[in-house]
Amino acid sequence: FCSVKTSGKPAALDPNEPQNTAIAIYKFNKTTKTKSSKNNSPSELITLNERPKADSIVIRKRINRETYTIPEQCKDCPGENGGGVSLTANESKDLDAVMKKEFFNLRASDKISLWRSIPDTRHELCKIVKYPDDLPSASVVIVFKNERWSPVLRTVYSVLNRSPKKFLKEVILVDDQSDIEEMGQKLDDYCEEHFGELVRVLRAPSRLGLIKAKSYGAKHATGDVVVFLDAHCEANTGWLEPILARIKEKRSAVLCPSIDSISDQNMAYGNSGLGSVGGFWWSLHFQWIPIPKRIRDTQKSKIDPYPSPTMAGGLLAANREYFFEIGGYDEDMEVWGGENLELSFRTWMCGGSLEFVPCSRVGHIYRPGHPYNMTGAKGKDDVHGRNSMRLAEVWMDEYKRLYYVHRGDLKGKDYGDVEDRRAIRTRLNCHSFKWYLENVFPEKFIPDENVLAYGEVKNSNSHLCLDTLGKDEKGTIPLSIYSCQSTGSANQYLSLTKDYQLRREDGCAVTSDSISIVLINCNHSDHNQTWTHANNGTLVHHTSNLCLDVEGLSSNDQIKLKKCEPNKLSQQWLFKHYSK
Ligand code: LR7
Ligand code: MN
Repeated sequence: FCSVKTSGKPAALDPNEPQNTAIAIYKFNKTTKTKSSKNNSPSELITLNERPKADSIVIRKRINRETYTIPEQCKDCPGENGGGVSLTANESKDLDAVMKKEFFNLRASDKISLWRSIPDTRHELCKIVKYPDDLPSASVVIVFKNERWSPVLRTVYSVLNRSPKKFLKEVILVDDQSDIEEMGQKLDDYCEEHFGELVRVLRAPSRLGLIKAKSYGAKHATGDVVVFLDAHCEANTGWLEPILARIKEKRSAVLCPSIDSISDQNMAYGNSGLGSVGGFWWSLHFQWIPIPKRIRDTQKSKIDPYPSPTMAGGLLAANREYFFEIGGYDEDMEVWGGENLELSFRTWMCGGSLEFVPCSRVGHIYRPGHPYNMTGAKGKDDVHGRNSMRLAEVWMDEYKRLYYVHRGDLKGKDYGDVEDRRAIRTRLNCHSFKWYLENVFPEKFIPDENVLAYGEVKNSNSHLCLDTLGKDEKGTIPLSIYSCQSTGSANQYLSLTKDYQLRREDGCAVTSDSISIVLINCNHSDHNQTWTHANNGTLVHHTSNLCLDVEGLSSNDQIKLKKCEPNKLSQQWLFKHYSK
């Protein structure tokens, strides 16, 4: 059972074994097919007394919820208990090429049992919760495009092995036209043989992209609850019950398990703790943020489900009928991206809630790239851009302007027809995006509301503007200068807040050496982050009492602090907009 070789022969039929739970599947192996075979159909059902030579048939138990048995764990196999796997020199040969193609260590994954053990990462309190016996049933939908055998099968086994049988209706695999040979007929055969009616493999009629593929799977689901997982996950002990229990309690709750990490380098399973909710960047990318105190305060116990403004998108559960009532997914979104924020905003705005469930834990391999092409028929090379445009146009009201600060290039571009999506808003009488920001995500910084000044910050004596030079605002980044972009650029968009921070979206200007300026995570109580914009145009850093100065600098240089001198033009700055 330890072997990751997945084509192992099932046990041969024992003539003494009671036959009532077994069926015979006539299974011709292509290479051993004899001339006398009239029919080479791989799975023609025959009766036992007609059966041919033992090695050309497969006899197996009829597998369903009652008869599926969890394979025995391998104690000394690599990767057990969620451990990372090291490769031998030989196994590491050309590993770079594998990593470039798959964006995770497939060689390591292939060494690990398909049903390996992982550490139970739940909080201790989760382990003693008693859930009702009459929970709704779940259909788990897993879509895949060019995913590989071992992570996909490990996802399936983790679900089958760690879900209470009576609550797991089925697993639905949706193959989004993968180009991987082994995920074809071999997968059908394996699933039929090992999982029977518990696992269905559906083949997408055309390349659907993950959003439509999820929709396609969900439309075939029959359980009360639909659960989506990416095809490179490992569901952990007790992952399903807390989700089903919460949906039983609240039909309109859309739920996400806590996402543990599986290393793309060595497949080590890591506990991600209990600390995050989902946010978003105005560029409409997903972002993790620490749980705001306001939200912690809503929890009676730290293992209670808690609200989150957004979700990452891959791992979620909802009452199946409710999911479609509030509009399923936008089927004109292509390939990848945007559907996660769309579903998040929509759920909240239309009367549901989005919640993270601390006691439900599922690991996910974070990959630095995608093993499939990201080209859409309409969104071409920028499917995320077009998908996000659709969501901004439907759900964000006037706040869509902040998306277009980032994506000025998309203004006026075609984003397809959104009337059906707008009709959902009308039908469900959904709240405004302003309501969402005020009530669901009051922490979200709105760069042009309730601030003293905003927009590009131009030096009076040059064509230079403060600029982040396109650096991702995660962590600490330098604040620099660059020639002003008259068309507007998110890199040059800063705000002077009412508590005197010079800030971008999440980063505030500070200095650590009284010379150079960096943006670090904004913190209202950090005096190092306080600035004054004096009447003479200077931007004065409070704690150092020095001024931003472009003297001697050119485009791409980091901006510097110098001794303040009134009337020195290189120290005079003008924001594009000043609030009245
Ligand atoms: O065309 C495609 N067809 C597919 O079936 C493209 C992808 N897919 C499958 C793919 O094989 C995989 O099983 O869709 C699934 C998700 O694709 P990934 O794993 O390449 O996506 P991701 O993990 O990089 O992206 C996250 O954001 C996406 C935005 O559209 C989706 O919502 C993903 O489900 C989502 N994954 C997670 O949220 C996992 C948690 C990690 C985080 C953050
Ligand atoms: Mn993924």
